[in-house]
Amino acid sequence: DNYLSRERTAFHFQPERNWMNDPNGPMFYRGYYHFFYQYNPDAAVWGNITWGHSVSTDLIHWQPLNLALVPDHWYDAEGVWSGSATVFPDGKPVILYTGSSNESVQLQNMAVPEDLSDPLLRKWVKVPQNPMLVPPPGIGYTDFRDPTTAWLESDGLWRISIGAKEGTTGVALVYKSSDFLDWSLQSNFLHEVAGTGMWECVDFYPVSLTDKNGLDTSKVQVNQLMKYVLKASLDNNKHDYYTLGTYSTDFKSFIPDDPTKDIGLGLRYDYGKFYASKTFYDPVQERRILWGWVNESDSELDDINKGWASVQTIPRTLVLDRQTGSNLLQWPIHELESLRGEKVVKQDLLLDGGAMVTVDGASGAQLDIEVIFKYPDVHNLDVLPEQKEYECSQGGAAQRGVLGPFGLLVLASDNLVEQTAVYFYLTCRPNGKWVTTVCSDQSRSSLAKGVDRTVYGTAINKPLTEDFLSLRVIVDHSIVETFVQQGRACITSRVYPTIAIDRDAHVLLFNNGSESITMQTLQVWQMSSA
Ligand code: DQQ
Repeated sequence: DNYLSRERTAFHFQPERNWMNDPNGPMFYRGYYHFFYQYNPDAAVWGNITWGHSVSTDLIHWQPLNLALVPDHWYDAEGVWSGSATVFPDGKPVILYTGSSNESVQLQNMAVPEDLSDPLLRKWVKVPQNPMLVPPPGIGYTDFRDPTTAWLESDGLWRISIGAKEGTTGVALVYKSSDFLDWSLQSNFLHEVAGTGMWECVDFYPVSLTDKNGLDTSKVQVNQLMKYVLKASLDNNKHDYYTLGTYSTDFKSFIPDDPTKDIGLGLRYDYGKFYASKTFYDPVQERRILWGWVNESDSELDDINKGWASVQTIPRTLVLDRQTGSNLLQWPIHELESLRGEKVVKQDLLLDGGAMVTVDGASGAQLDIEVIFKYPDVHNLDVLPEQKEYECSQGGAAQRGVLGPFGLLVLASDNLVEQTAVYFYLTCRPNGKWVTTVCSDQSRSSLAKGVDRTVYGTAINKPLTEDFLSLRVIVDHSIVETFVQQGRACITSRVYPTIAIDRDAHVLLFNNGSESITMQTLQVWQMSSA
């Protein structure tokens, strides 16, 4: 048994061995969810990239299949890189992907199923027209990749977007086609943002303004009751940024609602370890689902020793936050709850300043936790509010403030030398405005050497009418996924406890602030393995 095998997850998607990165071509076909991923079949480090392939009927239990696409043509000899699936109105799926050619040129290619009667779509055929697209004038040979799912507009033409850069400006190119074979470049970009560098894994899709359903990628301007989401993965800083806006079918361009929150400036899907994500529309449950790649935060040597690297997030449903209108809400797909077992509940607990309360019966490394705190009465404090700008990296959970840090410790050892804190900290800016910050603190997650100890986090948008602060924290051995305020912000951490493992990993409630905090409800479920 491998020393590091305890770090394998029990209900997150990961191949049995070797390296994985971006999610590719997720789709639903004839009763199965299909999931492809960037995969090195030969080693636990990036290289020799192919498309791994698995299928599932519930997005939680996966059946691995043979590799779907491997480098076997000159146009993808150096790797079958990221891409997307499009399901035509008649139900036929196609894949568009980037090939890194024998000369390291990035080219767009197409593959189709060999046998449409096979619901597992085990064999894919590369079309003779490949490569379908070469880098256009002005775009570097290695700056042209990751085609999106195509969308159909009312003019009867399919459109795709491809990420690129021009100088240091990140851009999303658009190509159109009537037959999916002959593509022509649109003269203007879908969108661009100066200084953001190469845009990888662009995603572009509508979200409803009026209901909870997801929208098909091709639901372009069927009515006005939608917004658009544009996402780019920034090669510069390895973060996934999204921005909400409108799509002008006249100008064929995306217009952000708030230019100060454009790609690279504003919202991220996740404030922890999360990259190269991709959504798809699930026609069965009418929802849009987001997958994200979660890399390791230990060393490459650790990965080689343990024989694998990376997991995928629990798939998340995505909807517009109608409370704020200015961000998305992400939530683990409801199917995850089928793994919930034994449950511990605690209600109405006053956490005095300095409190540290072990949650009895809640130990374990496979947990789903939901906790709701009462939003403290900030205007009736016994002491003056702290006036400062706070960033999670300033001291982490060990700080002592007025209102916080308070929250949860997970994967905590008996003596607390190992612990991962997920917490809130409320501070008041000199202008009198209260700011609620949420953080995930890895600084004491592991006694091991050479692991990342960053404290991740973000300020959250909390409308005044909301009188609670909530966390859902999913713990699965080496991953801690946090959803704040019903999914308004997310933070994913990779952690490598050495003694806080299995039944020796505990859950605690803590309050390091001087003011008391009311914990309203805590629910902790043990999670079975998938
Ligand atoms: N990973 C792929 C590229 C993509 C990058 C190569 C993002 O297609 O741009 O493995 O992580």
